[in-house]
Amino acid sequence: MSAKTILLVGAPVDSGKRGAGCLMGPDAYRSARLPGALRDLGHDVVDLGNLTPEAVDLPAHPHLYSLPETVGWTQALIREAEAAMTRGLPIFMGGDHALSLGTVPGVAAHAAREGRPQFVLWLDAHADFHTLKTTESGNLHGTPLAYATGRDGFEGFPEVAAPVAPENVCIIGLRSVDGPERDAIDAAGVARADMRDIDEDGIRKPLAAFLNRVAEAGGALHVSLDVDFLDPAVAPAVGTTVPGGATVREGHLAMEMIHDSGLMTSLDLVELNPMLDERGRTAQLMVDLAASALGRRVFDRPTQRML
Ligand code: NNH
Ligand code: MN
Ligand code: MN
Ligand code: MN
Repeated sequence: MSAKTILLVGAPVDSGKRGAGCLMGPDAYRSARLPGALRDLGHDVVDLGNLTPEAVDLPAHPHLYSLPETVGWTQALIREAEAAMTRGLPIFMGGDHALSLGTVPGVAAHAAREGRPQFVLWLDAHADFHTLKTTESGNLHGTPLAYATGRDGFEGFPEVAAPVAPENVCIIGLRSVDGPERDAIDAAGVARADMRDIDEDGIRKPLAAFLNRVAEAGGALHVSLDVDFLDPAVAPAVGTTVPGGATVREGHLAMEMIHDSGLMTSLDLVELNPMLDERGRTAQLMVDLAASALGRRVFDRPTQRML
């Protein structure tokens, strides 16, 4: 196992949807011993504390919830993510999924500077592929993948310096996709596995295919783990639960494969709402999944079987 410098970046973004509570996420991860779990694996862990949003001069929007605050977070996180990438592997402790409006463009700008293609693995019940024009809810946590891939329709947000190629994105865990997202995902060529694919073929197959593509391209890999990727029976602490999600073992297998690939360069932990948790079990599961992604295992595998 290769020891890494891991930077914990607290991103208490709570502006991406109506129900409050994700602002407590970073401290829940600290209380559930994320830093210690990563140190136990031999990593050098630096907790950078919690970020705050930049002040922006934008009027409130009649349909888009908390637009000015979310733009402020996006600006702060793009800067922070790009800077963190020069120091190690950042883990962005959310915060709701609107934080990826900043983290993905930020890490992609770093990859572009290094001349590497950026890949994104999105583990989520939802596609988060709305633009400001197509979102019906007005909740901006439903938009980051569209923004990061450079889709039009993000007035008020900074220009994305290095858009991620849509075919370099893979969404796994889908079971709640809105009409405009469905059409746009397939038109753009985003790779995807819905829960039926996972039921039929297991999670290994689509993930291995994607990781092999990242490896062949020499790409950087950003992983964005939404709590609602997991089944609400095991991960209740999220505002947008959808039944029929990934099991604990599917989650760990995905993380173990990501670790074995050696490809992950940055990680978001998003949508944890400690207000909705039961005795900290969701925070603890997310910490355990992060540990699996960073090398925790029961036994070493004799060979690395990717496909
Ligand atoms: N697609 C819905 C919307 O745009 C739900 C998005 N909610 C999420 N995304 N939790 O991960 O409002
Ligand atoms: Mn780098
Ligand atoms: Mn999401
Ligand atoms: Mn989701």
